[in-house]
Amino acid sequence: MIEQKMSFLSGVVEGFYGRPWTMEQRRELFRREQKWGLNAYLYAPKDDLKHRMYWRDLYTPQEAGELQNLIASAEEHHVEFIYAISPGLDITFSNPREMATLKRKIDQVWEFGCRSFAVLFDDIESEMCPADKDAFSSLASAQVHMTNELYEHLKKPKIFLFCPTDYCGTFCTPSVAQSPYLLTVGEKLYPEIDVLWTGPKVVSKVISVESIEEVTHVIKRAPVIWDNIHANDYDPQRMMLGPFKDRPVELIPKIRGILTNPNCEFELNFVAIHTLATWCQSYCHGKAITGGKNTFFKDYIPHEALQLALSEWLVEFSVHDPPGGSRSLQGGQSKREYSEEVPMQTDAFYVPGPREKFLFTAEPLTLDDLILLSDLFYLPYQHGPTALNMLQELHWLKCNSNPMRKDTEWCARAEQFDKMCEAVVQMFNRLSNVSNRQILYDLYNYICDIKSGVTMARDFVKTIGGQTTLSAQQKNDDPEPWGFRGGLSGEFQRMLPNHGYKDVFYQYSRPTAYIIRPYTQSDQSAVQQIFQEVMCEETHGFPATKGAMLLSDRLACGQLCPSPNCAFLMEDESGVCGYALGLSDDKSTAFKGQYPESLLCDNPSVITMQILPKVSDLSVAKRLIECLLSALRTTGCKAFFCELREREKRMLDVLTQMGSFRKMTMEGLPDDLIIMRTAEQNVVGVGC
Ligand code: GDL
Repeated sequence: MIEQKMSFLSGVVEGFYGRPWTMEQRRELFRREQKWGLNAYLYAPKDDLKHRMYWRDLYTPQEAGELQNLIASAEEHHVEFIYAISPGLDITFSNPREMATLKRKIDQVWEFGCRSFAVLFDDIESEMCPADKDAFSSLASAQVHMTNELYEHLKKPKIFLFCPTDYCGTFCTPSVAQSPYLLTVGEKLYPEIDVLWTGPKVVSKVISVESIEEVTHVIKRAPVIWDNIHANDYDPQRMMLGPFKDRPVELIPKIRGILTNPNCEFELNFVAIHTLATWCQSYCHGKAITGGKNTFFKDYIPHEALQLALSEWLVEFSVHDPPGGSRSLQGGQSKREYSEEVPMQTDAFYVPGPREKFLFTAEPLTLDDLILLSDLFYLPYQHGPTALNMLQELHWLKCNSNPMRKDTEWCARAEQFDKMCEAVVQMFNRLSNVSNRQILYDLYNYICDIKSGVTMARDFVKTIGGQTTLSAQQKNDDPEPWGFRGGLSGEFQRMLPNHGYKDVFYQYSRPTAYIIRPYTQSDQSAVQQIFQEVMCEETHGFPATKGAMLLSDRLACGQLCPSPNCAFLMEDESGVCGYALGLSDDKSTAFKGQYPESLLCDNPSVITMQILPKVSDLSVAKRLIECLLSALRTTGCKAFFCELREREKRMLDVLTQMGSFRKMTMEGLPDDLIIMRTAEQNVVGVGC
């Protein structure tokens, strides 16, 4: 037991939903915490029945023995064991029997040797039952009353924590500063009781000094941060292997402590806890080094902290630790065997004969593999540099995949993308062969998932690059289940606009929502402006084509009116950014004189369209054109043509990608004019 009140609590809260850690894992945690200079562990596993759902139930003799050992082990490693109870799901605060039950339970844990406690009221209903409403003025009063009484009952333990129901900025109404709930906590909770706080959000992207000063003022004490930056219990496809970051070290003197609530899978927390420890060490006490000052900050550079953690983690991967193996058998005394190479063969003396297969040998895992792994599974609001680069490259390759323009740049970038995908596959292979199967099994689902995702992206790039034709399996109408991944949840996600677009990638290029709507007479000046802007951009002046104005120019400039119901506009949040106008076939043919007969056979309708250069997503332009074609078709038009100037590259791309337009070669046209048209039979293929 640590005698003096610890000035700064640092360590881990096991506070996530899902399978709690095993006793062996917790002991390993204490060993690591001690090694890295952390000093606290808050026992609060949400799905441990006797911590929350059946909080009233006492521990059985067997459970009692296990907890007692655990508490002793924490003490051995100089880690403060804080036992938390979460009675908020169903406690009636005003019933004295409930208070007695709570005391009895906590007394039992006291008997196990535990001296530090916490009462948590996170993730519960904020509505009180009628009996409590009669007895207390608010939920905060009821919780504070109960917590104060338990604190007194325990004779004011040195460490006693309270987790409010409003435990982050977004939960406070109307604001942190004016939250009646927090103001009551600040006023009435005994000042020696510490308050847990997750920052501005449940999973806070940034925790600023200002935000902590604000809450400190309201609750009248410096909070203990419960940090969910590495938690992954809310998404089964994510783990957080990035460094602790976006919490300035200047926070340290402003808070009472920091506990990270990390990934559910124990072995995935090496980086989370190691980098937190590095962060905590950035704030130092002592005169010697500063020459007079009592405290100073060392630089905390997340990237460097990550490298340090990964280098140490790499060593762990070669610990030979079979499932249920040495660590667990030694009751916490981990007997760690470092194997130089790869897992042992069962028959070490087997040597294949000359015509037999070579023995399988695995390549060792490298630090670069771990850096890549961490990049792919970085932080809740940020991908690592390589992951971000892969996304951006895929985006570019997709947007520039016009078959007519597979230029050297496209091919070089596609090749580079392929190499990045290959590195992921190789990383997967090397991970699958590591000696430490405990780490591998905790990683397994995630690395399988990313390998499949990356492989799909890789195949896609090869396909649009024309390098592969679809395999028989890919063409099959009845694919294997891995061809439609993600189950029902995957289907829901795919049905939502932009696949649930709040994905972190779009932090960097937020998608624009476009609206396509019918054109009205009053839109004429907007259309003309777009036309002029695009012409200036793409053709360096207007009009560029030799000879008479094109039909398209006349449509865009208002000299010709589009056919009724055959004109559409595209808008983004700042207004009109594209148009598509059509003249149905009977009107188009009125201009017969301008074009050779070969173009006008089947009486095609003329269409014209433009989008502003800022619109980078050409798929919206396609949709705009498809709307127009569909409208023209309802008037009986069966074929379409479009006049483009040679320099109008983007529109050329769009029409080419649509597949149904072909370039016409005709005598007698100005050099810089390109005519694209559909054949009558093609029209059916242009769907909307
Ligand atoms: C929460 C829960 C926590 C959970 C985390 C991430 C607190 C105080 N409570 O809100 O148990 O693991 O979100 O999902 O953070």
